[in-house]
Amino acid sequence: MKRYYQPEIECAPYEQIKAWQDERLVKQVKNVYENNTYYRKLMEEKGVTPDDIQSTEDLHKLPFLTKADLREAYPYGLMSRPLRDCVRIQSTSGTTGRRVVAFYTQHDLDLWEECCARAIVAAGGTKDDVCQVCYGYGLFTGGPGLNGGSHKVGCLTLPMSSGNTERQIQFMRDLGSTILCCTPSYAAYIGETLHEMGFTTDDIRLKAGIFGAEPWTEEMRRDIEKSLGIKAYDIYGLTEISGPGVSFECEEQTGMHINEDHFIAEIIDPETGEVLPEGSKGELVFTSITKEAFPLLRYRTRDICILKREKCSCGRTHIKMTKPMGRSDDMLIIRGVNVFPSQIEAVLLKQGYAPNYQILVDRVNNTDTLDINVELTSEQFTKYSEDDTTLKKNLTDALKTMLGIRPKIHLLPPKSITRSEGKAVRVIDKRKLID
Ligand code: DLL
Repeated sequence: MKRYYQPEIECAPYEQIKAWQDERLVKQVKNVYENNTYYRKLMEEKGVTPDDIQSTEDLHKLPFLTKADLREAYPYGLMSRPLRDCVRIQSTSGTTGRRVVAFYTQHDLDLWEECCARAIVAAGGTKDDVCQVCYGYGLFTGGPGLNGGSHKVGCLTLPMSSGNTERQIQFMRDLGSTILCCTPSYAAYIGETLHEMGFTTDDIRLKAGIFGAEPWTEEMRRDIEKSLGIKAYDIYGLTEISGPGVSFECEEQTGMHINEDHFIAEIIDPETGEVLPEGSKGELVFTSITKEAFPLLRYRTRDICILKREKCSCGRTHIKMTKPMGRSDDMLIIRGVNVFPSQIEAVLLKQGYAPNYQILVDRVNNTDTLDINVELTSEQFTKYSEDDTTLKKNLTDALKTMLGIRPKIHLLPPKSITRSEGKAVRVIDKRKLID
C-alpha cells in the first residue's frame, strides 16, 4: 500500500505545482522587497522590482544570495518578519566565523515539520511506529526537525540525540524502535556496535532509517541496510532553507523528491551563474516561497547535483535531485559538522604558527577522522619539541572551540611539509563520498 503524508500535495499534477509556485513566488518577492532592506537593495542594484516577477519564468531576474550575504547581514539583516513574530532559531554546526542563524515563526516550524513528516511517511512511518531520533538536538536542525516530523506523523518519538551508543541500542531493544533517524556514519556505527554487543538484527525491530546531513555512497547504504536489517532512505536539507526535509527519498531510492510546494529549485553553472537546463550537473539554488521569518530567494547551496523530473513509481510528482556529488566551495563535512579549511588556518595563525599545514580526513570504521599536520616555526622549534603536550593541547582546544570537533594534531619540524609550486594542497580527503 502506498502511503503519503499529504497526498494531494505530494502527488499533485505538475500544472498544479507550477501554479502554486507562480502564485507564491510573486507574493514572496513582494513580501521580501517590502520587509527586507538587505534584499531590496540587492534587487535595486540589479534593477529589478516586484512587478518584473510574474511567474517562475522570471526567477532568473532576481539576484542570488550566498553565505557571504548571510555573514554580512548577520544576525537580523535577512529577516522579513519582526523578531517578536519569531519563536525559534536554529544554526549551522560548529562554525563561528561562518555561523548561519535561521529564524522561524510558528507557521515556519509547522511547514518544516510537515516536510519531515512527509519523509517519515515515505519511509513507511505511521502512528504505530517508534521513531528513534539520534541526530543532534539543540542548534543543529537534524534533531528538532525529525523530532517535529515524527510528532506530526504520530509516531512514539524517542528524542535520544547522538552519542552513548550502547544506551541507544538498549532503548532500541527495550522500546522496540522501528525507525532510526541519524547521520549515515552514525547508523553504520550503531550497526557495528550492535553486532559487537553480541546481538543480531533479530534482536531489534528496526525497519527503516532516515539518514542525511552528510554525503554517503550506495555502498554504504547497502552495508547499513544489511547490518541493521532495514531499508535506508536519504534525506537532504540545509539550515538556511529550513533544515532536513527540503528533499527526501521514497521507496524507489533513486533520488530525493524536493518539496516543490515550498522550495523552487534551479541548477546553475557555479562559475557563471547561468541557469542550466534540466538534467545538467551544476550548483543547486533554492528559493523559499512559503517561509515567513527567513525566506531566502535564489540561495546558492554550493551543493553540486542534477535535477530530474520523471515519473516515479511511488506516485509522487515533485522533481527529484540526485545525491549531492560534491561542493563548489571548500566546505568539508566531518562527523556531520561543517568545516572550512580557512577556519583552521585562522586558528593556526592566531596561535603563532606559520600557514604550513595539511588537513587529513579519512573514514575509519565508518567514523570520520580529522588529523592536522602543523609545522613548527624555526623559533618554536628551538624552544619546543614536536611532542610538547602543552603546545598540542592548546592548539587542539582552540581548534575544538572554533570547529566544534576535536582534531588530532601532529606537530612537525620546520620545512617538513612539501611546498607546492601551484595551488597548495591543504586538504587530503581519503573518504569515498560518492560512487
Ligand atoms: O545538515 C540539515 C540536515 C539534518 C539534513 C539532518 C539531513 C538530515 P546543515 O548543517 O546546514 O544542515 O548542512 C547542510 O549538509 O548543504 C549539504 O552539503 C550537506 N547535506 C545535507 N544532507 C545531505 C545528504 C543539515 N543527504 C549541508 N547528502 C548541505 C549529502 C548532505 N550531503
